Amino acid sequence: MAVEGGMKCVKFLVFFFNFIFWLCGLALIVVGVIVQVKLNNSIIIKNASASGAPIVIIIVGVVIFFVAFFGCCGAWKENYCMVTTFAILLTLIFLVEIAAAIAGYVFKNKVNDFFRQSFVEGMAKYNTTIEVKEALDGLQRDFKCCGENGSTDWANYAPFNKSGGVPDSCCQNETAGCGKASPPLINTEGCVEKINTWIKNNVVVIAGVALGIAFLELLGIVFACCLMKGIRSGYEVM
Ligand SMILES: *[C@@H]1O[C@H](CO)[C@@H](O)[C@H](O)[C@H]1NC(C)=O
Ligand SMILES: CC(=O)N[C@H]1CO[C@H](CO)[C@@H](O)[C@@H]1O
Repeated sequence: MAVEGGMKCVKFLVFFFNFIFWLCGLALIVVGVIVQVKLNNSIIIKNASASGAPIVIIIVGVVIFFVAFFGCCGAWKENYCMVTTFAILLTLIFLVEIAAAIAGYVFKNKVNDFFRQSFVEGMAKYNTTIEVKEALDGLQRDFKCCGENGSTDWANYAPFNKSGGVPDSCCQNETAGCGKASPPLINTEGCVEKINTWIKNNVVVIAGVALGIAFLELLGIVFACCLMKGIRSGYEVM
């Protein structure tokens, strides 16, 4: 009943890689849950969408965990049903990714607009929603930028329309209240353009990683199909 020769190799590869992916899925779930719990403990969640990032990590982890489980167990037990389920799930994920990549490419200008719009909406909520504040502060800090098109944009939004100054996260050296210092030592470049440029410059890396993942998935699908054939003929011989 056991699959033979080259099939053993395919079986082992499918088992081994899925075992690693299964562990990765588990790790993502654990990391997501830890981040989520930490967020819940450290700040007051006023808005459910705030904890978006950990939720996304958990969901991705759960999907990887389940798909890899079918691949891993199916290969180990030489279970036709499980390997088929694995192949179908992987094919679905592959198709969704291709669709997302095409949509992202076709609508790339819309994606830019959407980002700009979200950023501006975020600036308007800066003073009222702590999670939005932290997200914008994080972007301004990481990309050394300030405001939508430049640091002067903040003058339109609360509380800076009354108090003047800019968020501390605009400062070159961030300290409490540094955004209101004069003369302010701040990054003046706008975030939207700067982040779009960063994405453009890194699009090759992003596309490379995406292609690598797509290739692995394709390999997984092909191997799973081989394994399905092997298992089936194994049964027939028996
Ligand atoms: C920033 O620039 C964009 C396009 O370059 C423009 O549509 C938008 O109104 C500008 N925003 C501000 C606050 O000046
Ligand atoms: C949630 C929040 O940060 N609210 C602040 C908005 O701005 C005023 C000052 O203009 C602060 O007093 C609030 O605490």
